[in-house]
Amino acid sequence: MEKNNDFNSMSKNEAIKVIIKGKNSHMWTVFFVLTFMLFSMSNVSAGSPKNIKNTNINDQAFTVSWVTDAEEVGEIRYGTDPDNITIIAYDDRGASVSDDTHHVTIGGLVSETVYYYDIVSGEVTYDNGGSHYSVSTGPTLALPASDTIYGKVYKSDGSTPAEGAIVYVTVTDNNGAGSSGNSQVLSGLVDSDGWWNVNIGPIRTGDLSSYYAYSASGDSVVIDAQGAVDGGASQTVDTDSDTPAPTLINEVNCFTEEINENWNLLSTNIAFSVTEKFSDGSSFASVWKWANNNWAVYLPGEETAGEYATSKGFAVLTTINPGEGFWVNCLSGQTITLSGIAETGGLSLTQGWNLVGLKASQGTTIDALISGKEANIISIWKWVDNAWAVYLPGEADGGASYADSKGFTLLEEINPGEGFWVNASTSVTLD
Ligand SMILES: [Ca+2]
Ligand SMILES: [Ca+2]
Repeated sequence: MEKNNDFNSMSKNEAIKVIIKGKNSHMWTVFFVLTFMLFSMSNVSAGSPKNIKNTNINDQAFTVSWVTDAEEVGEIRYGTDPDNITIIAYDDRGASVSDDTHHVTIGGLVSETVYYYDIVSGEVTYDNGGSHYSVSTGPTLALPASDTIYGKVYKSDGSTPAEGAIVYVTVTDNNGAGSSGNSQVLSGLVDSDGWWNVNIGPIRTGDLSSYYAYSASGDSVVIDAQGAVDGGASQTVDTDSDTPAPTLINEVNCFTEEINENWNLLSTNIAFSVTEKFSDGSSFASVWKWANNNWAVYLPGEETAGEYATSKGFAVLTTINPGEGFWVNCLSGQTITLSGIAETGGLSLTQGWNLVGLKASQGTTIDALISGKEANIISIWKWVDNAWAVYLPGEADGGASYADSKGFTLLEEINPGEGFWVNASTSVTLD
């Protein structure tokens, strides 16, 4: 546990220097600053709502769906006055249903009106940081057509009905006729026999202003099943092959990361317990994340858990959440595998330094990641193969000459599983 001992004799700033220093002492000055940076990310419990979606929006109703790590009873409190959110709507399956998927349809609404809502999961109310979630209902349109599509979804064993999985349906233009691009998203639930159905006759354009015109054949239906901890599956079928659509078999979300000896800057889109995944003190020296303006650290080899963190004024690290980046000091090459809910959505950055990772299954170029937000980003840093890669949006060359002068490389892409630092000049969300 030599590497632990290094940390044990260090001050907070020194510890950070060492993390940063790795094999590249050039970074001392840049990252010394990190100790003073603000970073806040709320703690997440097993009942906190993930992958919150507004679907089935028309002139008088909408559905709110979400998933949770644990089974919870969920409900929605809503109203048109954000200071008076009192009306309760229950899960479509009943007020007492406890599950890790949640699908609450709210009806009897007024057209073209903003509705505010909070999510109640178990005993906890989630109000989107005090600003509430919101949906605008659409205009009233002429009587719609009816076109109910359906299919089956099984769990990953291929035979157990994926009861309670949420099925999201989007129609996409594939023949150049009718509406272009994507429709709004509709959703339904898988029943106890594995069946789902969604009436796409009334499906609207993304802006809800009209019905989405599609062809009986030649257009595409994207069917996305989400079964929370049971995983998900998706497929795209022709509009002539959606009654029934081919059966889907959910796959458990699995995330595998190769961890090299020494320092690794990582992330995942699946929440996990650090004390379970990195408990082997003969393989892992320490795990660090930057949250709430402080380091949180876990040392698996400690005789008294949390002793080092407490002695240094650090937080005791227990959980990594989707969207968070983290450092792992590994004593030998390892592979870790995670399974659970793969969280989706944008990355909310606070002003200053953020240690983050993608909540996506696909990689992205830096250009695409910060498109339209370049003015909000001062610098982005990624640690790969024991060296820094950097991107400076404010420089005409993206920081290429700066990187070259320091012995860094120019950062051009971010992949799932990688952690990275973002220095933001304002709060901003990267989609
Ligand atoms: Ca079309
Ligand atoms: Ca059809």
